[in-house]
This record gives sequence, structure tokens and C-alpha cells, in this order.
Amino acid sequence: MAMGNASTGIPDPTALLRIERVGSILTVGLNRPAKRNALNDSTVRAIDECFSTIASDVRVVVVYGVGDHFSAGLDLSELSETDVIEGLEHSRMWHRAFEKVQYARVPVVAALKGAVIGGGLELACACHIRVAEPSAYYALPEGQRGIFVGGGASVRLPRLVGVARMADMMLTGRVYTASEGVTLGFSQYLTAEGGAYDKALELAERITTNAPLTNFAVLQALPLIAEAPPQVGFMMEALTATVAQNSKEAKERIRAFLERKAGRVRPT
Ligand code: 1HE
Repeated sequence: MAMGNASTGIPDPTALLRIERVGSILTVGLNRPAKRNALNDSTVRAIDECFSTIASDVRVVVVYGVGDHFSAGLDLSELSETDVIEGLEHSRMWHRAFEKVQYARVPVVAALKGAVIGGGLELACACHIRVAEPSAYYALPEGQRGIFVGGGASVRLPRLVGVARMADMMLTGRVYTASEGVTLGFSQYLTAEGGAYDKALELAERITTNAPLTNFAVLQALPLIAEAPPQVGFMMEALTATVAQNSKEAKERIRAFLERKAGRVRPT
């Protein structure tokens, strides 16, 4: 499977993913700029493998698009003659890969620019934080193409922007801009032009300073608690909080605050 070589630090220009290390951050670039980072099967499998084999010293992953676009979505050239079973297997293959992203051992930050379309938006939705620059735009042209989302958008996107907005995008081909997107929940951050990657790295650096147990709970427990019936959620929250606050690291961090050795919370 074609991937960059994180161990040598020398990116392979022919790799489907450009995988590099910046300290404890793993950066993963979608690397088919000539095809606007359209996601073919091999790229989706490479994403699955990459997120299945994150080294133990990696603390955060940043996903971005090489070139001017994040991703133009499903590679339509591979969709021509599939039958029903192949279609189901194809969609489930995407689901497996993007679940590896959503339930990765570490937080995943997406840096968005240009086209964030179809399957590209589905990949972005599987990440935990989305940072957009003004060129980013969001669309689901599945209606025009005569297909349906198959990479998890029906599950993840309504939780970010609502069912009505997603239905509108699919029925009318509506395109949302980056500035609309940050207001509506497509992204959590909007930077200056060309700033998404650096901002994603800056956020990733900040995330690396958290207690790993808190990061783990945010990734693995929070989404389940948020979807649970309230009484179950409250109990799960209590259990998670108790485990976290009884960790050695939490005790050390709280002591450091009380001894005025830790930073204060101020508006930025
Ligand atoms: C592609 C794809 C692709 C580009 N599959 N080859 N996605 C879409 O419907 C979006 C389709 N793409 C576009 O609308 C445009 O390409 C862009 C707006 C993203 C960029 O436009 P532009 O003018 O910069 O580039 P281009 O000339 O359109 O594309 C450059 C090349 O990339 C060209 O190939 P070439 O061999 O002629 O150079 C394009 O054919 C190719 N290319 N996008 C295949 N998507 C799991 S279900 C998910 C369902 C979906 O994702 S549906 C959404 C599909």
C-alpha cells in the first residue's frame, strides 16, 4: 500500500498519503492533488491502515489535503460498473476506515481548504476538530450524481449541522462557504487564507499537553455519553470523571495549580 515513510522523514511523492512526523504529531496529507484528492479505494484503505497503526508515541494526528483542495470526495472513475453487493461492501469499507479515524487512539484535527465535497466532507466529519481557511467550501453533490452518501455522512453530518441542512445540500446542491461553515458547525475554527494547516498544528500542539486520560475520555466516552439516555449518560459521566480525577496525573496537575505553578485560564 503506497504511503509516505514517517520513519525516514522523507515523503514519497507517489504515495497516496503523505505521512510525516512533527514531534509527537503525525501529519497525514491526502496526496492526489492532480485529482483534487479524490478518494479512490486505495486511498481509503491507506487511511484505514494509517489509523490502525498509529505509533504509541503519537499524541495527535493532523489530516490535510496536499494542493489547493482538501478532497473532491469519492473517486467517481471507480464507481462505474459495481453491483449491489459490491456497492454495500464499498460503503462498509469506507465506514471501517472512517471509524478508525473517529475512534483513533488520539485526537484528529482536519485542516480544510478548497473543496470539502462528498466523501471529503465525510472524512472531515470523522475528525474531532475541523479548521477551515476561507477557500474551504462544503457540498454534497450526490443528488446531481445520482448516488447517496456512503462514508458515514448520514450519521455524522446531521450531528454537526442538522438533518434539514444536510437534506437541503443533497436535494438542491447547496454549497456552504467557509465563513458560513464556521457559524453552522461544519468547522470549529476559521483562519486567514493559507492558515488552516498551521492553526491545526498549533491546536495539535496544545492538545499534546493535555493528560492522555482526558484526551482518551473525550474521544471514547464523550460521544457515547452524549448519545446515551440522560440517566445512563449521567452515570457514565460520573464513572469517567472518577477514573480521571483519581489518576496520578490529575492529582499532580491540580496540585500544581493550587501551588500557583500552572497557567491561569484567560480569554485569548
Ligand atoms: C475527479 C474527482 C472525483 C476531480 N472523482 N476524479 N465529487 C464530486 O462530484 C466533485 C467532483 N469534482 C469537482 O467538482 C471538481 O473537480 C473540483 C471543484 C473539486 C475541482 O475543480 P477543478 O476545475 O480545479 O479541477 P477538475 O479539472 O475538475 O479536476 C482535475 C482532475 O481531477 C480531473 O481529472 P483529469 O484526468 O481530467 O485531469 C477530474 O476528473 C479529477 N477529479 N474530482 C474522480 N471526485 C462514499 S460516497 C461519497 C460520495 C461522493 O463523494 S459524491 C461527490 C463526488
